[in-house]
Amino acid sequence: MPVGTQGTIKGLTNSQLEDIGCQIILGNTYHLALRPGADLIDELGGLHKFMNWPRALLTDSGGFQMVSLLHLADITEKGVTFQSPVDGSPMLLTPEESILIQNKIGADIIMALDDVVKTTITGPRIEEAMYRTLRWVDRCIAAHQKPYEQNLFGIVQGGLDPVLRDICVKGLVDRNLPGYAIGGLAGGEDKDSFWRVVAQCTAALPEDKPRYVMGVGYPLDIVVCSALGADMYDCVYPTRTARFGTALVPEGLLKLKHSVMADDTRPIDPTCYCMVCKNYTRAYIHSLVTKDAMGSQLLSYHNLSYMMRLSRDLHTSIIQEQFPEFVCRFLSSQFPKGD
Ligand code: PRF
Ligand code: ZN
Repeated sequence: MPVGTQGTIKGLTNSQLEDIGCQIILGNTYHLALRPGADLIDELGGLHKFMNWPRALLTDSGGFQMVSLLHLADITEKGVTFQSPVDGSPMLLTPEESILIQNKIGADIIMALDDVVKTTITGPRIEEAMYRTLRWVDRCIAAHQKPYEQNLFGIVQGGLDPVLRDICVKGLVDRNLPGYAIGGLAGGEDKDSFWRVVAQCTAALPEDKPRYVMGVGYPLDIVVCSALGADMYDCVYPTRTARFGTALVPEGLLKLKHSVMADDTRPIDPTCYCMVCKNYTRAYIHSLVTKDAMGSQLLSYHNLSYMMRLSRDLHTSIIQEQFPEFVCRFLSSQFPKGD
């Protein structure tokens, strides 16, 4: 899922998102609730209608964004307290309030409010956050007004501790939710620990429901987590890295700012059939990047096309029972020297 902020994916129109095969996008509860506001979106018929997006939408519960964006956020049993970025006044996001806002926004998938702590910290705070996440999911379930229209997903927390992760997975599965997310990862822990937690959670979560790894990721992480049984991802990376002048290509990354691009008449990726690779040279994009918004728009379009193609090829390979071959091909193009 590409990640939007104010009801838009930066740099792309909705019809471009449809053209590249995008089926679902992530809208940001925190940003939307501040502006234009959940009540207005509700009055105007919900986010699908407001932003004219005919396909699926998912909203995150907002707490994670507050904790990661505003270092002033503070978590108590009631909810997440933070200072309003508008006027600095104290505000409280409770599990009930998060669900009320998400019911008004009207996305197809909504997320429970969770207590997120960095995986790199240790000690009793990890355990407290995991148990609080379970208590909050019950408050979210009780507050949810549209269970037949919107699918409420629970989020597994528990840091890097296998015992805590296990308790959280079991607790959520007992609640029989329509889907489950694996949270608290991709926050600076080493890859081994990250992949171990994903493997443990996917092994214990039901196979017939979506398993979503939040805030992931890089092409390699998506391929590895899919091999471990995960189904859904969201990340700002393809669009954010585009704004810094970097393209995703089968070999890894291509830096369009680099001076060698100035007279390179090849497309970004000769194997890509996206609108950008069909029409523009590296030299042209090099001349735009950081100078004109069109540079990041063209790069975002290519990068999301790349991610959509990767997801599609991955999915097709699973259906056709060719996933191991897909993984080998992917890895040998990303790491040609075998390291
Ligand atoms: N919880 C929520 N949103 C998230 C995460 C999480 O753990 C992550 C993982 N770092 C990304 N987005 N609610
Ligand atoms: Zn392309």
